[in-house]
Amino acid sequence: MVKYVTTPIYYVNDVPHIGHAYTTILCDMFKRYQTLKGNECLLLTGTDEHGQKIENSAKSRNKTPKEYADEVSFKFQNLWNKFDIAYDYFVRTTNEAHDSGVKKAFEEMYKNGDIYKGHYEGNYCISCETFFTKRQLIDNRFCPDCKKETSPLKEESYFFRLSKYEKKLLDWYKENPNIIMPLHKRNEVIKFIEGGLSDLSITRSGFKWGVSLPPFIDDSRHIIYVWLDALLSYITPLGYGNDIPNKMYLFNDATHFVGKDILRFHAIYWPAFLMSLNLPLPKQIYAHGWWTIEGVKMSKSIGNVVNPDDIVNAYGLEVMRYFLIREVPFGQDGDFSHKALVDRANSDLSDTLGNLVNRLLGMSEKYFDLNLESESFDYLKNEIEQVSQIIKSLESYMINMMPHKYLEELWKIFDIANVSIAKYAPWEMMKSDKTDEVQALLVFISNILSKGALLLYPILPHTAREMMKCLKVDFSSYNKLIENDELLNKFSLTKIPPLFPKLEVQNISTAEEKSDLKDKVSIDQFSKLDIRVGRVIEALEVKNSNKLLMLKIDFGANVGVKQIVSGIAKYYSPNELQDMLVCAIINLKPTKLMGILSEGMVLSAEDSEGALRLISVDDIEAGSKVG
Ligand code: ME8
Repeated sequence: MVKYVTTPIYYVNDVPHIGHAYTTILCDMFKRYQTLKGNECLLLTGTDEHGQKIENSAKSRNKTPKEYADEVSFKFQNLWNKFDIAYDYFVRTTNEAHDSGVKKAFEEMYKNGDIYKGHYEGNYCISCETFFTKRQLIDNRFCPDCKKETSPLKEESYFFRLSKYEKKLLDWYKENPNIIMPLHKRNEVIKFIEGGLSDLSITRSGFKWGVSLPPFIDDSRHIIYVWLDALLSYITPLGYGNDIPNKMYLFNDATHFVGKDILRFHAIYWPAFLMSLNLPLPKQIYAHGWWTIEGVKMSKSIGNVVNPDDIVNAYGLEVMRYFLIREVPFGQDGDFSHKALVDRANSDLSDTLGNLVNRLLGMSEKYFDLNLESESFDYLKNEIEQVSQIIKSLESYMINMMPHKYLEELWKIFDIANVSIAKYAPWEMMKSDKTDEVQALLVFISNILSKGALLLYPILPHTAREMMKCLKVDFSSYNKLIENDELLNKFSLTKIPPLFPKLEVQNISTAEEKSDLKDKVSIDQFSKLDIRVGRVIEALEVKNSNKLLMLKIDFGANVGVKQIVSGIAKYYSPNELQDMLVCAIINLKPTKLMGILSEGMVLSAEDSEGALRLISVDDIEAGSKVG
C-alpha cells in the first residue's frame, strides 16, 4: 500500500525556525526510509494561512492577509526546496481547491447531523486559536498552553458534536494501541477523552479571514474555525471536495508527525471529524518533543529564534539533519546549542565516519590502486557476525520511531570497521606479505560502508549518495546487502573529497545583531525595538542584591506576562511598583541576572545624581506599543 506522511501545516505568522525544520526533516526521513525499502510514500507539507492571528499580523505590517500569507508561505516553500525536502504536496489553506473541500466537509458533517447552531461562552486564546472554558484557564485568565492572556467571548457559533464521538474514539484507541507514539503521549490523550469531551465550537464571527460557510447554510456572519480548516488540508490536496484528481486512497495509510503542542487536535478532533465524514482514520500519529535554545523557550519576543538557514550556511545541511535526529530521543524535549552540534559533528561525523572513508581510500589506493577483490573473510568471522546482528536490529528502531537509537546502533558498524583497522594493522600485514588478508579487510570495510551508506540514506541523503559514488553501489543492492545480509567481494573505488571536515562553533548573529548599531540608527532599526506599556503585577526583592528587583509585568493579551529584572531597588520599594504602568523593551535577548531570567528591560531616566525614575504612562491599556 502507498504510504502518506504529513508535517503540520505551519502558520504564516512566523518565519520558519528550527522547530519547523525538525518536524519537516523527520517526515523527509520517514519518506526516504520507505523509499529505501521499496515502498512508495508521498509527503505533504504546507502553510496554515487563516485565522485572527494572521489577520492581526498582516494588519500590523500594513498588508492584506493574503499578501502577507503569500510572502511567508513562499519563505517556507523556498526553504524546504533549499533543504531538498522530498515533498510531493505543498498545500496552502488559501487555495481555492482547499476552500471548496472545507465547505464540502462542513456540509457533510452538517447533513450527518453532527453540526448544530448554539452559543459559545468562554475564553479565546488568539495565539493558540483555541477556546477554553473558565475551568481550563490559569488564574481565570491565562491560556493553559501558551500562558498568554485570553479574552472572554460570547457569540453565536456552530458546534460539532464532539461528545458523540467520545466512546468511538476510546474504542478506536483500545483496538489500535500503537497509533500514538511515544506511548506515554497516548495515555495523556486517553485520559483527556475520559475526562469528557464537550462539543466543539467550529465557527467564528468576530473577524473575516477564513473559509466562509457553504452556500446552502446561507449565513455570512460566520467563518469556519481555523483548526477545522487546517486539519482538512491533509485531504483536500488528495481531491476531497474539489476537482483535483482523486487520490483519496493515499489516506488509507496516513502517518502524521506533529509537535506535542498540537497532539490533541490530531488525536481527538481530527479522528472525530474523519469519523463524521466516514473517512479512514490515520494509521499513525508521531508526537515529538520541544526544542529550546540554550535552555530558553524559543520566541520571537525574546529574540532567540534559530533560523535553520543560518545553521545550514554555517555547518551544512547534513550536519543539521544529523544533529536534530541523533541528539534527542524522539518524543523528548531537547536543547539546541551550537557547541553540542559541533561536538556531535566532529566526533561522529568527522572522527568516526569521515575518517573511516579516508582510511579506506588511502590504503586501497596505496596497496591496490583502488581495486579490491577477496573472499577470504574467515579471519573476520566475528566482526562480520556483529555487523549482521546490528543491521538486523535497526528496522525495529525505525518502526518504533527511535531514529536516535537507529543512528546510535548504525554507528557501531563504523566503530567495528575502525577497531578492525587498529586491531589487524594492515600496514604491518603488508610488511609480512599478507596481501590477501589486507585485501579481505578492505573489502569487508567497503561492505560496511556500502551497507552503512544505504542505511544512512533516510537521515543523510547527500552523504549516502556521495559514499555510494565512492563505493560504486546503488539502491538496487539494498536487497542483497541489507535484506539478504550478503557481502560483495569486489570493489572498484572512486576517490571523493573528505566527508565532514572538522567544524568550529560559529558566532551566528541574529538579524538584529547583523545591522551595524555603532552607526546612526535608521527608522527600520528603531522599529525593531518592541517597546510596550505593561502593568506591574508583582515586584520582589532579589536575594543577596541591594540593586535588583524582580518584576512580573503583564503586557496584555498578545504578549502575556514577562519577568524582568531591573536595577531599581535603591529607588523603588516593591509595594510602590504594584499596578504601576511602565514602559519596557520586550524583544531583547533574554539574559540572567543573579541567576534569574530577565526577558526585557524596563525604561528609566537618570537624574544628574544618578538616581533612576521609571518612565511611566497614564491610563492606557497594557500591551500598547511605544514608539
Ligand atoms: O500549530 N520545537 O502551526 P505552527 C519543536 N498551523 N517543534 C516545534 C517548535 C519547537 N520549539 N516550534 C514549532 C500550527 N514546532 C498549526 C498546525 S496542522 C493541521 C496545523 C513545530 O506554525 C512542531 O511540529 O505553530 C509544532 O507542532 C509545529 O511546528 C507548530 O507549527
